[in-house]
Amino acid sequence: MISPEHSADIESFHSWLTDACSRGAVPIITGKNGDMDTIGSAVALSSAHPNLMACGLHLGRTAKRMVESLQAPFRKLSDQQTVWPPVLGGVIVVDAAAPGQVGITLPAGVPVCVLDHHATCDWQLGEKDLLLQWDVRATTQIVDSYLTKHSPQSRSLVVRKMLLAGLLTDTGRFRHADKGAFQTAVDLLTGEDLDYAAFVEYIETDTTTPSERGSLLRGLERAKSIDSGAWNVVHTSSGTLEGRLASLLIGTGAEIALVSRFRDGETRLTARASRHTTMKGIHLGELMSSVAEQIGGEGGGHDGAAGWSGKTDRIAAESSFITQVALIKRKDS
Ligand SMILES: [Mn+2]
Repeated sequence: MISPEHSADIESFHSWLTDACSRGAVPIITGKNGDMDTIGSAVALSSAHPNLMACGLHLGRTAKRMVESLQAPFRKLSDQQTVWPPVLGGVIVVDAAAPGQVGITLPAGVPVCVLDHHATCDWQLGEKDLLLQWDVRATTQIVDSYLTKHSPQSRSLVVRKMLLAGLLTDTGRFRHADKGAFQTAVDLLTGEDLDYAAFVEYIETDTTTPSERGSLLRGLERAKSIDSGAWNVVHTSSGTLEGRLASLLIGTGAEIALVSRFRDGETRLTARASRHTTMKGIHLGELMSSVAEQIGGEGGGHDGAAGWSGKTDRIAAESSFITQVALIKRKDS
């Protein structure tokens, strides 16, 4: 079921992990967006060895609810003063395509291992470091492959729920899934006590506050549809829930949705594209990398979902993205 390259990766990861855990504590650090995939990956992987510890800057909404309701072990870190255990054997980073996506400075002088599934990668790794960058729909798929092979006893109900939740959210409730994603889902559902329908219902329980609903609606009101080269782009700005807003814009039939936000001296771009659009040649992750090359900052992601952040002002960042889109030729059907 698992490819030879992935098998080799799993073995390299196992020996990296075994060495690291024999030397000391190994924090598993999550991406700063705190989405369900990054948190689920970290929490699940931390069950494989007592020296592992899931931690990160932020828990997103779904992840927070899951961690609280399942009482899953996760330590919140501060970006001001991170206190690491005195003896570290290494550091694992899950679901982050670049150091900037972690939001904290990694401890110096220890081996780093990155587990990721983004199309872009800005990590500069040394000899003792390891990168597993798989073309899968969620990082939790990498973690489940590892646990299945080397720590099957860790795949408790809580762990499988964390992994499935990451897969469920990163695939947009399986709308962007592929064969491998469904296979992981079947693997995770195999075993007792996991009622899929009830689980989805729990994940979907909407917790949008009236003020967030207000900002989503204002974001929709401000949205502008433009043509950039061969592509339709609908763009707007919002102070919160940019990903959700971008998905709503795709729901209106936009080919590419772009939501920008400026806060505390930092601009953030969030983009989404329909499957139809990515099949015609748009790769948002690569576009966001080009934006970073053009105006600085950090950008990358997947073909249909990507982001950029940097110090450039909002309008200049938006224009840079829109200009990059115009350069992409539309593939004939
Ligand atoms: Mn992910």
